Amino acid sequence: MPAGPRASGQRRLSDSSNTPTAPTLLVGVDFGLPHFDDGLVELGLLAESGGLQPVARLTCKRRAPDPALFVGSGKADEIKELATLHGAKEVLFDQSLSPAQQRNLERHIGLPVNDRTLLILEIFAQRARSHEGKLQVELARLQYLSTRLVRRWTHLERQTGGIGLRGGPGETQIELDRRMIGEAIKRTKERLTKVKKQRNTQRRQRERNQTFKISLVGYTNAGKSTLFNALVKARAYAADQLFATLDTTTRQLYLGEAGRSVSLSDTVGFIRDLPHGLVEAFQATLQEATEADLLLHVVDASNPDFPEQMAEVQKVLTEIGAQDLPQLLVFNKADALPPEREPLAAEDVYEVDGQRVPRIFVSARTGQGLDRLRHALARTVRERLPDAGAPEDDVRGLTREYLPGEPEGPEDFGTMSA
Ligand SMILES: Nc1nc2c(ncn2[C@@H]2O[C@H](COP(=O)(O)OP(=O)(O)OP(=O)(O)O)[C@@H](O)[C@H]2O)c(=O)[nH]1
Ligand SMILES: [Mg+2]
Repeated sequence: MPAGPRASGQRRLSDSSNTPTAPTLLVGVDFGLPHFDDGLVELGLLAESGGLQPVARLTCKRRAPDPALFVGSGKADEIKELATLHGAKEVLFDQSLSPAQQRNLERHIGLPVNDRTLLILEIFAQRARSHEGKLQVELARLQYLSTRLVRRWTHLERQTGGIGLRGGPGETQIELDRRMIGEAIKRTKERLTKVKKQRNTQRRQRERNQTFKISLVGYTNAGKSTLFNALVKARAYAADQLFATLDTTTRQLYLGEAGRSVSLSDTVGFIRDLPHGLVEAFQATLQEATEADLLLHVVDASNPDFPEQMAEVQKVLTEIGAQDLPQLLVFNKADALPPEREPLAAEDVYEVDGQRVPRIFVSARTGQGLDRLRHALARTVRERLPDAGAPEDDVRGLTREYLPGEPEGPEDFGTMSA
């Protein structure tokens, strides 16, 4: 990570990586928005993935955030008491705090206070391995930091009397910080551009070879890497933690039935409220998904929240412009389904955003359903590649047609059949 200025929250979480199990109090505020996670389950998983140890949880309801403290001062007292009672050394909010709210809360509670956005950035920073991944995380963190400094600066400007009264010591420092961050952002972007060029060359090579490209996408922890490993017999890192994968890995997958190989990419997982800077910074990694001929949307079918998770994935896909790519839904972890939720059929169609998408139940862990999945992939490839036979299945998501007069090649498939 770059040397230089840091926002107040940035410092504490980074330090906590030295004490891998910092006892943490989790706080969630219910503003009546849909899908409020009242058990703070996901925040707990995120905390553990980021090296924190949740020791207590507290949720409360509010109509709107308090501008100064986010919660009411009575609730802030309660947070302080609960933290003391459980020996928490940090407080982690499920919602985004403004820099002022964060500072005020820290003062009120007497402990470091952080939010989900910063935690996700921190996990990405801890996990990034490749040169490109590290640069992307650095860019996202710098951008996060710069917005916080800007806001803090405006606030200080008001304190010193507004426009016309510039030049206080605080301001000079902050302006300096801003310039340093601005320069660091520029440098990081330049370095990323270079890396992207190399990636583009590799991609063009694949395009020349007319490789059919399949990308695994899905909510974090859905089992994408486990499935990737099972299909291509690789050893990509799979673990029961959020954001185990940050870098895209691509391997050849031979589909005997189609008599050819396709390329299969394992990608970073998505999550609710993915910090915007991260989506932007990871554009290059996510590009792999936007340029696929087929998306394997992996779903953790054993998670009761799977519909919300699917909706979040669709949201990110829209953000990166991949919402119209053909999909095949892979309902994974079929081995972990309770008997009452066992599927009636191993293969059917499921509606996503008003579209009928083919769905297959598998277990990447036991191997159940994988032959069926390979068969479906081979069928898709046969249908879609220029030298393949006519499409036999008109379910949207697996079948695309040529537009008359369009150049040849998998990149040039036009509209999808209804
Ligand atoms: N029971 C069961 N567990 C599975 C299955 N597939 C994966 N898992 C477990 O789910 C957890 C997450 O698996 P990963 O393959 O790392 O998930 P991922 O989607 O790649 O996650 P990120 O890289 O973090 O986005 C691991 O503990 C796996 O062992 C399955 O079919 N059944
Ligand atoms: Mg993974």
